[in-house]
Amino acid sequence: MGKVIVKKLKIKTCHGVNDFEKVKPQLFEFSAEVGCDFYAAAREDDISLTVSYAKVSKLITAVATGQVYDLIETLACRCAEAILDAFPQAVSARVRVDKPHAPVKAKFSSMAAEVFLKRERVFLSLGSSLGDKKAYLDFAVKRLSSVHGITLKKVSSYIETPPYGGVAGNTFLNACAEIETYLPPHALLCELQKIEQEGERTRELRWGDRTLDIDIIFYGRQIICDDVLTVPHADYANRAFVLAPLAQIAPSFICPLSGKTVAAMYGELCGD
Ligand code: A4P
Ligand code: MG
Repeated sequence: MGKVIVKKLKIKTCHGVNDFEKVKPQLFEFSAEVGCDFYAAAREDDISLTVSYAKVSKLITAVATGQVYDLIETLACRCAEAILDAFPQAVSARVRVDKPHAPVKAKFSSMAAEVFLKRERVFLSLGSSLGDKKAYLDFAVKRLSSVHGITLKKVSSYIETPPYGGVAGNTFLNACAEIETYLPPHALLCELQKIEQEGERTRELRWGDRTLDIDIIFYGRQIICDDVLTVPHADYANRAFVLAPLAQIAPSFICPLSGKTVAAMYGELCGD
């Protein structure tokens, strides 16, 4: 793995929360580190196999001059997204925006914001037990691939499953999907909840029947446990309705908690 680096690209443009900053250009400095495997490019000495720093500079310039933003945080995120959108071979983008003449009455060399976005392999569980269940799953799959920052990779078959947990009463239609995304975990959850909402999801009863439920099972190899998110999903290892479709699309994926493959965990659940 390597990094292609652009350091302190100087652009005079208008950004800031103050009205005068929106019309009077000032100096911004943009730095980017793009994570990519350029070994093959180096072996062949071929620019088409790597991330061109000239193109990265162009992308940053287009973001910096295309629209006026209040925040350097927004600028940093838009630049990182533009880089990852343009270079599918890039695995990460770190972007720092310096504002050396920020209107702050103090002595400083720079005010700055830095973001780090990394593409991750994410597995989702989809379920529906109300209305036209297949139509709700089809809708979820279609909407997932339309979200900026998400690439749909694989979808399992849809399987009918008996209700699990003792609250829902209807038969479910379940599936799993693999996506690639650079959206951070909580931003991804927000997007999934928007899709559930558009899928006429209501939340009267936890674990109750629902038109559409989308849960995050794995987010790369990350382990997350906070007030809103538990990843890997807290109960997925006990759920055949998750492991059966997951074993179709990712049998050799290793759970970062158990260290076991999905296929092995599904086998254990089935008593093999
Ligand atoms: N949350 C925490 N971790 C996660 C995660 N990894 N992915 C939080 C998604 N959400 C996560 O979820 C409640 C809260 O869980 C969210 O606000 C989020 O902050 P929810 O979707 O609002 O409510 P829910 O779906 O009723 O709860 P939960 O815990 O997601 O229920 P489950 O676990 O999805 O169970 N039987 C069959 N056969 N098939 C099913 O699909 N589904 C359920 C629901 C019950 N029985 C089922 C099925
Ligand atoms: Mg849920």
